[in-house]
Amino acid sequence: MTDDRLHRDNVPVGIDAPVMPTAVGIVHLGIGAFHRAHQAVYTERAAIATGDTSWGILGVTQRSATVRDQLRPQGGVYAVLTAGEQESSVELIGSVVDVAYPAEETERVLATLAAPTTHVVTLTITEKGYARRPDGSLDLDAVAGDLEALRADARGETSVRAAGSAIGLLVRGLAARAASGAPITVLTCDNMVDNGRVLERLLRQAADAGLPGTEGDTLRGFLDARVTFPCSMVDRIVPATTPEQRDHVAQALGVRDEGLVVGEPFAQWVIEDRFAGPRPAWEAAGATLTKDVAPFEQAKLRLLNGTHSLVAYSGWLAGHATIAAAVTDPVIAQRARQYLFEDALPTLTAPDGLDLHQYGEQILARFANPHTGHTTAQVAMDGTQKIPFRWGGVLADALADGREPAGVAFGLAAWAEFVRRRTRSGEGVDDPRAEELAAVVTAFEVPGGADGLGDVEGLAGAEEDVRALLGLPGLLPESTPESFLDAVAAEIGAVNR
Ligand code: NAI
Ligand code: CS2
Repeated sequence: MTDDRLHRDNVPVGIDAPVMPTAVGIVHLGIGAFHRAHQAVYTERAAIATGDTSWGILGVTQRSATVRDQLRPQGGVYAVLTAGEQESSVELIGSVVDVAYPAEETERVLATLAAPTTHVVTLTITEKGYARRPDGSLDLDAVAGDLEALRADARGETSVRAAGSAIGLLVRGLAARAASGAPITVLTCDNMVDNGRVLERLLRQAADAGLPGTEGDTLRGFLDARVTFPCSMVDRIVPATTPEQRDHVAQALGVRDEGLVVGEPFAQWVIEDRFAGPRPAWEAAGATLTKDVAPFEQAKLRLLNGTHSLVAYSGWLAGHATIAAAVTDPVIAQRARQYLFEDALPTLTAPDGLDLHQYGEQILARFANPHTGHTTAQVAMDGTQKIPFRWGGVLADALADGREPAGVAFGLAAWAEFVRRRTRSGEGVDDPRAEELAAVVTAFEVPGGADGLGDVEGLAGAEEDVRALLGLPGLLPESTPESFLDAVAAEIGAVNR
């Protein structure tokens, strides 16, 4: 440990020391920015409020070892910068004990998932982390290596194979735990409709494909009797940390924190109260336990996330780097309000005591906070994974109600033009289906463009591209009529203003 690096044993004067967990009670898959600014914060604050320090977190990151290399030298400690419109504050979090990178430490993760002291698994692996096909089923090709490893584990092979996917890691960990029968709760915190049921279906598909015969009976019996998959709604705007933010906080703290994360002041966590065994007292930190998460989840995914995506795509096209700049652009603000209050809000049943109009205005005010630095490009990522959960339900319900939602049409036109422009420029899009998207766009390439893909700004072929992109399997509801696609195509000029 060096004196200028944040560490459990090197906490700056004048700031509350972080919690020192006495055991690992939680394994978190997908320790990225959001987990560190949300669930880990709730866990820290619950430990402070109750004195129960048995809820240490073993974070797991599968795509790269970066977060492990940021936190391990700091003893797992990091800071959260809360960036509000009027004020900001810094809080040290000690609930993360360590971070494991399965490419090098699968055996350790499997052992921790099987340990009787572990009672909860949480996940923030992004929508694409669930390895779903467009029809929502598990992409067995994507997890084939892990299913083979599951069979190898069942045969008692001593050399533990590295896990390649989150679903693979989880099904192997639960199979290892099945023998003891120790109950465990698997709590997804990703932005998906009915997220707990989605995860349970995928996990059971992996178990059935991996161990179809009697050798899978113990695992299936364990899943039936001792494992629950509650749903949850999570909310806090947490953008990717920038080097400037790290430098700013290093100057304020007097020590460097490579694991810094930044969030807005608002945070909410609504959890289905369906736990197989012990859990942290997250309600002591402000979480809500309820029997039915659906109304909260629908309101948040449709009003916040659906508006976020519309602002991100139309903002990026208009040259706005941040969500805050985009949502204060009068044209975008007007279309965001159209989507939020005219398209989405009428499809919702308000959760107890929530004024949906006030909630909507609060969302727009949160987006306008310039201090988080949330970029349009970040929110624009993974559109094929987000659009079905954010606009799909609004579109289906509006159509069933005899309405063609103009805000959704505008958002879809902006997404399609975003894909088209990014593909034609050669920059491409951050999306697990990027190849499919590129194949569609270049299928209508316009000769004579500088890069051979047709001119980036040109609108020749735009309408064909939009219809082809929207026709991709699993993107829009089956019930979507041609007349709505015409409405989307009619917005091409508006998104290219
Ligand atoms: P991040 O990029 O900082 O972290 C993503 C994590 O997911 C990383 O640990 C990465 O290794 C893992 N991951 C990504 N793709 C994966 C794959 N294919 N298989 C297995 N693991 C994979 O992102 P961040 O900000 O932590 O957000 C993660 C998720 O949390 C979001 O996708 C969303 O579902 C949820 N969330 C995020 C919020 C935010 O404002 N950032 C707010 C509310 C929910
Ligand atoms: C955003 C979400 O990146 C995105 O897609 O819409 O991460 C959003 O910031 C959170 O859901 C807010 O709770």
